[in-house]
Amino acid sequence: MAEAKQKKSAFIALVGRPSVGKSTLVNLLCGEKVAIVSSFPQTTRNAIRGIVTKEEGQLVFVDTPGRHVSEKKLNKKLMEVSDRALDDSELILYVVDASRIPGAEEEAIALRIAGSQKRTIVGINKTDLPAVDVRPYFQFIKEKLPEIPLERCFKISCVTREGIDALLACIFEMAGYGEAFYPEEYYTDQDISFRIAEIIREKAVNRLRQELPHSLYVEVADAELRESKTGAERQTLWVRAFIITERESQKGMVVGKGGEMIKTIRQTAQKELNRIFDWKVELDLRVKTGKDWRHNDTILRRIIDR
Ligand SMILES: Nc1nc2c(ncn2[C@@H]2O[C@H](COP(=O)(O)OP(=O)(O)OP(=O)(O)O)[C@@H](O)[C@H]2O)c(=O)[nH]1
Ligand SMILES: [Mg+2]
Repeated sequence: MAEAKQKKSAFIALVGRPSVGKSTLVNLLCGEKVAIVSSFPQTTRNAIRGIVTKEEGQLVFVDTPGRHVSEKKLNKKLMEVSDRALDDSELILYVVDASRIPGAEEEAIALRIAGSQKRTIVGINKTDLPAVDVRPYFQFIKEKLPEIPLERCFKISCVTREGIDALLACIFEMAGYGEAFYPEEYYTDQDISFRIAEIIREKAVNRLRQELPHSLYVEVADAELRESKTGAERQTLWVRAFIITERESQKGMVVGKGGEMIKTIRQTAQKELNRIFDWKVELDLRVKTGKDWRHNDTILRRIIDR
């Protein structure tokens, strides 16, 4: 009898500046929406696992907050999340944005992973954008991370899928042999309340301006599974959630004129939740203030360390 082929298994931490496309890439690799995406920097606030199981084995991608230099309490907390993922994963996927030039922040990241070059793969993302020039990044890698060979630097696009298959093949190649961590049908291990809160946050962040995206978080306060009245339809998951703003004056902007803004956030979130879950999701969405929550250690621990 032929011996069963050994399977690959690895955790891969994504690292990069804010908005380079880490979460978009994890979603593309997993073939499902695992992590929320927006054009605002530092959208991701947690280590979010996205799982890819194929014939070759299983890869667990760990999405992380974008690395940014700032002494603010929230940012320091986000950097801890990124640091932990880098330390705890076998491989590192370093994502850069080809449409921006590498600067001081990029150098700080290169310095952070300089000791891990042997286990790092580079994705030079957004190559679909007009007039992008990838040469500065190849030069940057050559200078700052010289132990990463060219063959491990991939020009990629999450829009056209350029380079994605080659990147994935390289990661499988570098991964060690081992048992799968999750059943093969899993594409994430997030709990339901967290996923619901994140999707609401995404819908809010993508509609709000200025400081607001950074000033809010979402909490699921209550959830209840209800049988459908006829028994014929799917069960309803009733959820009460709060969008929590930092200041009282921000509540009005989240609610919007005549309640239009919160209604749109609720409807778009509900639509996506209905697609993701087997239940019919019914959202009761409200707004409240958690004064200066970004400076409150207890709240930061609750929403970021989880
Ligand atoms: N044109 C183009 N846009 C992209 C690509 N990948 C991501 N984006 C866009 O870039 C923006 C940021 O994407 P995210 O995936 O949220 O970036 P991130 O690195 O996870 O950001 P943080 O969580 O803030 O660190 C979004 O508007 C995406 O739609 C790409 O390959 N091409
Ligand atoms: Mg992200």
